[in-house]
Amino acid sequence: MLIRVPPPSRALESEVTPESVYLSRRKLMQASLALAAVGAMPGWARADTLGTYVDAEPAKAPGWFEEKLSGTRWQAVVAEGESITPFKDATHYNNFYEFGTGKGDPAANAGKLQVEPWSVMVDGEVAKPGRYAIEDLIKPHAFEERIYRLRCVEAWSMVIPWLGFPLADLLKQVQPTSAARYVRFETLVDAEHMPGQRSGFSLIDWPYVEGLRLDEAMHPLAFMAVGMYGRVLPAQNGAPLRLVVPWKYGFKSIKSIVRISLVDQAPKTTWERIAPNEYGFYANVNPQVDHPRWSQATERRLPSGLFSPNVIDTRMFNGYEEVAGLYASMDLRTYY
Ligand SMILES: Nc1nc2c(c(=O)[nH]1)N[C@H]1C(S)=C(S)[C@@H](COP(=O)(O)O)O[C@H]1N2
Ligand SMILES: [Mo]
Repeated sequence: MLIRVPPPSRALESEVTPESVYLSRRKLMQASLALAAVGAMPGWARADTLGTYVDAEPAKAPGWFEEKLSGTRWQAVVAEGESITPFKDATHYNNFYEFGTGKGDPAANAGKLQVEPWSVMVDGEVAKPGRYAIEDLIKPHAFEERIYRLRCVEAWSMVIPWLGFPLADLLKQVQPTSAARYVRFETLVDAEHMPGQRSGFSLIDWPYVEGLRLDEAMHPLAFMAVGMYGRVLPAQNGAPLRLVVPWKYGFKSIKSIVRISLVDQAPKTTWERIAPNEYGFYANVNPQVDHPRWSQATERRLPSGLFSPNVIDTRMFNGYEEVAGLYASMDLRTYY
């Protein structure tokens, strides 16, 4: 078996834009330098690249987040050859229909989301059902940083450094029974703080629902994120807890989760309900299967503008070919 060792000349900084450096790293760096633990820090957070991209102050993080941060395994998964999307784009170009359908609506409106206290109902086919306070759900798991491509079904994409832990670890914690076949996820319903849920024009039957087959959910790439860019998850990105499934279109990566159910039937997901001929349950990124109204062969990698559209080829499973075995016997045109 070949083990790929990066040549010493290939600094990790070269893989990312300076814009990917964010405020919170400064604090982390100081702490780790004091402990002479520089080796534990991501290469791209080194002092010479700090401070070139300064955004708003990070949101105040809850105690359960701060406690875990110093133990993070940085860059546990990287995206080879990719530039990290600037923090500003990742937090101001969002889809989170609970806060409105415009790309800027989540950043403008999600500040009202109440994330403390937060609990998640775990029910269905599990040995340990119950309403878990988020701190109890997070406690057994060490944080990892994973730099994943995120490919929206609307044919744009980003590269985001998430913080969190594998979904499989959370599932093992609550112990699915042998009858469990699928995992169903639900987002918060809170019309008072989520203006999109008050809109009479909304097509969506709240709550937003997503689902995975249990073996997909157990795949090591399926991730529960509680942070991004080295800091706590901004509300518009799905605080305090969201799913990230990097080989599927972005709409599978459900935000602000309040319920996780282990079930024996495939759950009806939000976008399947709205337009079943356009959005399937599987929603694997696939350049060969077009959306009925547009091609999925290419994508706009953000930031993208009129004069530098930054269009790149879309990759099968968004480049995460290691999941192919999950679909070995399936026709991905039928199960889109
Ligand atoms: N609850 C909820 N989750 C959601 C959505 C939503 O509207 N509501 N939009 C999805 C879509 S279409 C995408 S592309 C991603 C966007 O995640 P980001 O804003 O963090 O980039 O969130 C997904 N999760
Ligand atoms: Mo999306």
